[in-house]
Amino acid sequence: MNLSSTITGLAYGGKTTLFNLLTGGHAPTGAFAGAEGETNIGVAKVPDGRVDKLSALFKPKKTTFAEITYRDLGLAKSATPGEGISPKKLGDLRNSDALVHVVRAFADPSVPHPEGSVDPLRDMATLDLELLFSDHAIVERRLDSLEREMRSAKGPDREAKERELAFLQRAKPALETETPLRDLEVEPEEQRLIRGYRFLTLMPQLVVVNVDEGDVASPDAVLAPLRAAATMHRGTAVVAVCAKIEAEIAELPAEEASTFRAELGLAEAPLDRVVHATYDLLGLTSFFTAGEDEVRAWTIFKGSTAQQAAGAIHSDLERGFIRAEVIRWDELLKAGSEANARKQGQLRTEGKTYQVADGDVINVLFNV
Ligand SMILES: Nc1nc2c(ncn2[C@@H]2O[C@H](COP(=O)(O)OP(=O)(O)OP(=O)(O)O)[C@@H](O)[C@H]2O)c(=O)[nH]1
Ligand SMILES: [Mg+2]
Repeated sequence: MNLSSTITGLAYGGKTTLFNLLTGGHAPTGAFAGAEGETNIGVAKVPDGRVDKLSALFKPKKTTFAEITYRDLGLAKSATPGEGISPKKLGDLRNSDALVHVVRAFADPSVPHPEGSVDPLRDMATLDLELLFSDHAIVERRLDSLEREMRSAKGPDREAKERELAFLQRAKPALETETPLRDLEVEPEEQRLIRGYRFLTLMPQLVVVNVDEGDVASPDAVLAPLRAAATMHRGTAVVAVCAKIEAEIAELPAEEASTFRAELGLAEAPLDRVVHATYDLLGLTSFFTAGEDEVRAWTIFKGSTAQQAAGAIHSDLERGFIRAEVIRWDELLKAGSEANARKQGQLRTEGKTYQVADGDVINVLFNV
């Protein structure tokens, strides 16, 4: 699965600093780009110690981590609802699996604030309103055209349009009362009908609070009200990062970095924190393939079957799936080699409907 996440938020909140932390990039920060600013695109390798260990065991030619593509959008200076995000950027936003919403909670008078003062709760709501407005405009436009189309629609086409109409008629008042669409019950059939609109408030949202250097050791007081407001809504999670300090840590050699991080009481690097929260939010999990050629991590939805997991590797493997040999990554490490695991009967044989568990190492046997 090729995950793609878009970083958004008001100007000067630390979006590009976070983008650099996640992707190991060096995009210029602090240079307010304005509404037509460049979009940065980069790829984050999903850190996974289990892959490192499997790779040490197999010594493969190639080790491949899961990846998430991040886009970083510069926004207009002040997000006046309906005016703050250009249509091109809205298009970029819509083309994602999840949104990363950076909210500024650092004071630093040397960094201007688009709204004139630091108020993370207000800023979070400002950007959310922007997303609600954008979805609302789509709903209104579609309601107009649907009404016209309904006049001549017949049969199954009419039924589909009626379902869509019913959804949009629920969506409109929800958006008007500042309810993101992910709070609505959307049935699978409705989901299919509205998928093409790429509603922004339907996307899972990870709020990254960019906390002040002074709050980095104990961000809970800053986080609590934001978490309370954000998690009133489904599909929303909140994490804290101090982008400035993390950017400095990122320049240190690995060992010094972890000492420094430990001294500051920072358990996880931002990439780990953001990736873990994203996997939780989207209900994702990992399995591995391991051999002499390649050790590789794959991302699937939790609850996927062995056959669906095979499809993540290649559609041929899903179509021609016969069975899978499965072992947990740590059991494989303990066995010392695949051959040993096989000898000791630790490679389980599983069928199409086996539910893949996080950390399974899978070998798909197939025939096409
Ligand atoms: N003190 C402090 N400064 C920060 C922090 N995070 C970012 N900054 C600074 O704030 C300024 C803006 O950061 P950027 O990462 O460029 O913010 P942005 O959201 O990408 O800004 P635009 O793209 O212009 O909207 C830069 O000078 C950063 O160094 C932080 O946690 N603390
Ligand atoms: Mg930027």
